[in-house]
Amino acid sequence: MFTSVLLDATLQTGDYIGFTFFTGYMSMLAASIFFIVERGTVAEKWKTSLLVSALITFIAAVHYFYMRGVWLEKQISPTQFRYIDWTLTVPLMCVEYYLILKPAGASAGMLVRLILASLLMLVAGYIGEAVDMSNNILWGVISTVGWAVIIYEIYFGEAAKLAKASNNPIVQKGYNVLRWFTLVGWAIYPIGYMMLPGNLLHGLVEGHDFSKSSPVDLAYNIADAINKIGFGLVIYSIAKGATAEEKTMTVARA
Ligand SMILES: *C/C=C(C)/C=C/C=C(C)/C=C/C1=C(C)CCCC1(C)C
Repeated sequence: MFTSVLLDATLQTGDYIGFTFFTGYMSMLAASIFFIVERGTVAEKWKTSLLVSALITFIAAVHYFYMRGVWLEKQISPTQFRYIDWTLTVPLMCVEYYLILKPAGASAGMLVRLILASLLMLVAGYIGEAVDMSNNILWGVISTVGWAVIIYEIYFGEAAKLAKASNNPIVQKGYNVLRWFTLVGWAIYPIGYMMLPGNLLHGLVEGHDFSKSSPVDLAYNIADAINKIGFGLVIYSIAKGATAEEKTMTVARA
C-alpha cells in the first residue's frame, strides 16, 4: 500500500506534461539565480532591469513548484495557479519595456496602458478557462483585444517611437527581439487555449481525456519557459552590451 502511494506520486515514463512541470520549475529557478548574480556585472542603471527579470522567473518558479506537486499527485493543474502567476509576471514584463525606454523618455501613461491591456487579456482568459467555460471563444476574443493593444503599443505606439528615437543601437536591437517575443512567443498561449473543449483547435486533440491531463498545460509550460527565460536573457544581453559600450566610451574619453 505504502509503495503504491509513493509510486502514484512519482513522475511516470511518458508523462510528458509532468516532465515539463519539472523542467519548467528547475530552469526558472536556475534563471533567477543567474540574473541575480549577473546583476553585479552590469552598470548601475541596468540593475533594476535584471532584478525584474529575476523576479519574473522566481515568481514562476514558485508557482511551478506548486503546480508540479499537484500534477504529481492528481494529474491535474489548477487554472488558478497559472493565472495568479501570469497576473504578476506579465505586468512585470510591461515594467521591463518601461525601464528600457525610460532613458528615451517613456511616460508612466505608457506603462499604465500596457498593464491595463495585459490585465484585460488575463482576466478575460481566466473567465473563459475557469468560470464561464461554455463561452470560452467569446472570452478568448475579448482577451485577444488586450493582447492586440499591447502589440499596437510596442509596434506602432509611443513605445515604438521612443525605441526609434533612443539612438542607441543596442537598445533598439534588443527592443526588436523583445517585441518579437511578445508577438510570436506569446502566440503559443492562445493556440494552447484554443485546444480547450468547445474551442476552435479542439479537433487537434480530439479523443484526449481532459479529465486526466490537458494538452493546454503542455503548451503553457513550453510557452512560459521560452517567454520568461528568453525575455530575461534578452534584457541581460542589452544590459551587458550597453555596459561594455559605456566602458569603452569612458576609456576613449580619458
Ligand atoms: C509569463 C507569462 C506570460 C508571458 C503569459 C502570457 C499570456 C498570454 C499572452 C495569454 C493570452 C491569451 C489570449 C491572447 C487569448 C486566450 C486567452 C489567453 C489568456 C491564453
